[in-house]
Amino acid sequence: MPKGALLFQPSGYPHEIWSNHLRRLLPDLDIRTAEDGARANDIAYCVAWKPKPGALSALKNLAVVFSMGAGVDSIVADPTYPKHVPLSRVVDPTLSQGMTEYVVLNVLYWHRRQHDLTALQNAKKWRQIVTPRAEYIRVGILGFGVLGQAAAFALKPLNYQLSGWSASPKSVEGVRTFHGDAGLQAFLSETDILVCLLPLTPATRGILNARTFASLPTGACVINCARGGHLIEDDMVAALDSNHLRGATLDVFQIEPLPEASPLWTHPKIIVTPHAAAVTDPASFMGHVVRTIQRMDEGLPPENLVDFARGY
Ligand code: NDP
Ligand code: OXD
Repeated sequence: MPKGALLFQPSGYPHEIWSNHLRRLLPDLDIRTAEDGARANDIAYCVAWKPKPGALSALKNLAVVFSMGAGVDSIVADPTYPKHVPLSRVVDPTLSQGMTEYVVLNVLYWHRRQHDLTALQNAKKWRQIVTPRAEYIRVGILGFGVLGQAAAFALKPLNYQLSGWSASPKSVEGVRTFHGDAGLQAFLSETDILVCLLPLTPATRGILNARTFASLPTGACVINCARGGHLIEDDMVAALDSNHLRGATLDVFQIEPLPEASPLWTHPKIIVTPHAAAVTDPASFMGHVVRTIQRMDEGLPPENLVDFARGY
């Protein structure tokens, strides 16, 4: 039996699609929304996406918070988050699949110079661009966790030279691994296409900056599908305008939705997508929520827990 009610706390998300899956899986569960019970003391479970600061600390009998995203930066950044309440994030094969598709698409896009080919088509110019085979292209993944490793696994059969950078040491067959601040320069200096899949924490905020770009070889491309807070936008524009970087794909931004006035929308070397690299699948996510509630009923801890000391 669930220990109490479940509150949906997603800001900017229609919750019906999500709650309908939950109702089907656990018909007895009392499901509330922010409008009809945010402060109730009988709320034991909360499903959250970018909750307003203070919203979770107001729930005095919470047993667990489920982040609707793999990234928990907006929740962890709330200084009032009640840290004794476990925070469970999304680790889901459907999310990994979505991110893998996005990374493979964009690695191939920049490697095969599709940006330049499209420009040639628009100008009605017939000109072959011959690109090196994948075995000569070095793809470096900043953030070599669940999503970074899934992307590497999919890129491997295409023969790219792969490397990954993480906080702790890793050993993954067919991938050169680097870790910590000491490993960053060597990692960057051997990366032609940089993919950012880091969590946003105080240590990684602003990591895509002028210094990082200068450490990449001339002509490198950058794909940021992690968080907008990783990127210093002006530094990227400067590195593209000076031709040090060849191109960039950006899925995430400091301000979302990206304001109409942002120069990123129209920059000739930037591809913009609307935080759509990988979207949590409602049915799969709710399966995880229900399994966790059942686990907790049996006295077992929730899975995929965030470590508040690390911030991810
Ligand atoms: P994981 O926690 O599984 O992986 C994070 C990786 O980053 C780990 O390898 C970790 O190292 C590394 N890392 C963290 N901090 C540092 C640091 N200071 N220095 C070096 N390495 C560091 O996260 P996921 O792979 O599941 O997700 C990554 C991010 O992707 C999410 O946080 C989210 O922001 C973003 N995301 C974006 C989506 C989109 O649609 N655009 C969709 C889903 C997620 P270690 O392994 O040693 O801990
Ligand atoms: C996530 C996201 O973190 O959608 O899952 O960005």
